[in-house]
Formats: sequence, structure tokens, C-alpha cells
Amino acid sequence: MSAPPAQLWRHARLASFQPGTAWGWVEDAALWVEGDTLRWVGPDAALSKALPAGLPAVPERDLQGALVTPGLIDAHTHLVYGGDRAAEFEQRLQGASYEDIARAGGGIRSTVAATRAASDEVLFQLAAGRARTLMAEGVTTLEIKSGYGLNEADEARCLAVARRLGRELPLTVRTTSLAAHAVPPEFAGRPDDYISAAISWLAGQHRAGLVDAVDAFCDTIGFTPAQTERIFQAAQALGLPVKLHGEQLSDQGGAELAARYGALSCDHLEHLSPAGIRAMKAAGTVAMLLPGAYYFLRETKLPPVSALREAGVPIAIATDHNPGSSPCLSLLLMLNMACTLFRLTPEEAWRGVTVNAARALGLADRGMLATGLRADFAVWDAQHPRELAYRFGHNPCRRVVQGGIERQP
Ligand code: DI6
Ligand code: FE
Repeated sequence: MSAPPAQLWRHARLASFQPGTAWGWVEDAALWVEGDTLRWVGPDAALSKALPAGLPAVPERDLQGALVTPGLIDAHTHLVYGGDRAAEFEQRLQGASYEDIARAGGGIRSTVAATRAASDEVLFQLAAGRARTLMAEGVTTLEIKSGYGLNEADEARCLAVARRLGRELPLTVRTTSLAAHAVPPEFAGRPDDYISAAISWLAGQHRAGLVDAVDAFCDTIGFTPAQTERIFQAAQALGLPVKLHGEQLSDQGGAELAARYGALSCDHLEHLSPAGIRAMKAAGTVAMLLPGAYYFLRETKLPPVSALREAGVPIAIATDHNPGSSPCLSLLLMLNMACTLFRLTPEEAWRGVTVNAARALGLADRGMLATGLRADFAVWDAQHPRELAYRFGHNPCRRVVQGGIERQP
């Protein structure tokens, strides 16, 4: 593909999320895009000085004061799966708990059966539809976990579908191997043997270029800290970064464990302890909060947001899109819920889907709009990003530029 031509985007209200000022705000801003990169970002009044003399005419777009933000980053999803769990939702409304259903062999394992039964093409089309819904709200980078295949071939198939999404849609996809999501029926009662099998698949997935990071579900209905650590050791031996589903339903000390392995993020965290917070701070691990799962499972224990804030742990927000605990396809709704349910400020919530989400994926080239970073941004019919955290069920995304190329939202 030839490089997209240079372009100037002028007269934006810009929330750059550059450090130093609230929102990285520039009231009348210009962005100079070259190829997939921001060649210069700053006040429109300073643009003429920034452009070198003799530059051939660059096409200009006047945004007339529309809001520009970085492209949104949904850094925790389980987007590739077959079937749905609407019947389980109904069962929960008739009194069964999420844990009861999981222990009775439903829950994650019912999605595993539906995923194994679906063809590659069906999995791709289902996931592409979900991805497009997220992209319509300005998402330009998406993390996708495996974890509904739970055998060597089906885990690899799901990761390959995620990679194909990144190739065929105007979207960056980062993949995470989550074989340690649940024990599949073939290994019922033998979780340690299953962990050994999952570890044996990892090198092949890595060689095939299917994996950017490795995750595990450490909880009473998931895996023990010892089992999780075996997965982390295998990831570390391959040079792959780790992440954790931890302290969602109980405190297992997973955050301390993940921090010892320099985890990119620990996710969920409703039951996170003060020791876990200290360990995450020391390791630079991002706290990934998932208000959709908290809401949908009707949890009552809040993640320790004030303590995370006081400790200076970076906070990210994601949809956790999955069929069991968060069948949500709106990152804008998560901004609102992060504020209403978790009491984040609108700016904290926004940093959670931009700068801190990039960090949770180990991506240093995005999450802010600054000279030298990727030209991934969204244009909104709004005056200020706080409006997008305030309204819900409302999508004012008007344009998206992904790697310097404009696409329809
Ligand atoms: N925690 C979650 O919230 C999802 N996975 C996990 O480890 C739920 C997955 C599911 O119920 O299908
Ligand atoms: Fe999850």
C-alpha cells in the first residue's frame, strides 16, 4: 500500500492528553499528518512557523472547532467466540449466580463448545461485526484475547482470527493468549495437567506470530496463583509480557504475583489489597478497571479507586467484551460507567481509554496526540471530551483517522 498523502487538519479543539496540562488541551489546534505519523501537533497560530519553507502545498481540512481526541484503545476484550449466553443471563435473573453456573459446567465452558463448533469464517465474521461496532465510536486499537478454544488447535484458530481482523480492518489488533481462562472438559479435575498442556502450546503460538502477550485468570473459579505462575514463567522464557485477570471475585494475591513478573496490567481488581496496590505501583503495572463486568454481574465491591489514585497507579478502562460477564460493545458507555460507578473523573476515564490503555498494551507510539506519534484520532460533534463521559447511549463520532488514513466511523 502506498503511504497516505500528507494532510493538515486545522482549527480543532484538541484533547491531546500530553502531560503537563489538564486534558493536554489546545483550544485552536492544528495537526500535520505525514504517512501514518503526526509530523507536528500544536496551536494553529504556530503552524506557519512549524511548516518548513518550500513545502509543497498540503491539502488542508478545516475542522471548524470540532473536538479531536486520540483514537480510543479498548485494551481488554474477548472478541472472538461463538454463540451467546442470553439463556444464562435469564438463569441468573431466576436466581443462579455466575459462579453456580460456571461450577455446573455452563458459563465459559458453554462458550467454548460454541466456539469449537464454529468455522474460522463464522468466527471471523462475528468478531468483525463486533469490532466494527467498537470502531464506530472511534476505537483505533483493540486487544483481543483467546480463551474460548482451550485446546491447541482452537486456541490457535481464535488467535489467527484476531490477527486476520488486524490485517483486514482499519484497526490495530494486539493479541493475548488466555489459554489459562478455564479448565476445558477434557481436563476436568486436572487443572495442573491442563496448565502443562497450555504451556506446551505457547512456543508454537509464539513462533507462528500469533501472540503479543500472555494472560491468566487467577481466581477461585479460575486458576491458583501457583498455576498462574507456571504460565507466567513460560511466557517470560519466551520473552512475552504478561497480564492478569485478578482479584475479580476474591483476593488471591494475584496482583503481587503479576507485579513480580512485571505485568503490563492487572485487570478487574475489585478485591485488590493494599499490598497488591504497592506491588503494582513498584512494577509500573496498569490497573485495568472493567465497569461493564462489575455492572453486569451486579458486583457490590468496588475496586479501590481512591487508593490506586493516591498511590499513583495508572488506571485504564476497557469493555472486557465477552459473552458471559460483559456483552458490551461501547467503550463510550464504559467512560460513563467508570465515572458513575467507579467515581473516576471524566479526565481519568478518558486517560483510561487513551494514554493508560496504550501503556497496558506496551505501545509507546499512541494514546496521545503529539509530534512523532501515530496519526490515530477521532473527530467528535462535541465541544469537550467531558461531554462524552457525561452522555450515554449517544455516539457523536464523526470521523476517524487511523494510521493517517481517514475512514468512516
Ligand atoms: N473474567 C471475566 O469477566 C471473563 N473472563 C474472566 O476471566 C468472563 C468470561 C465468560 O464468562 O465467558
Ligand atoms: Fe476479561
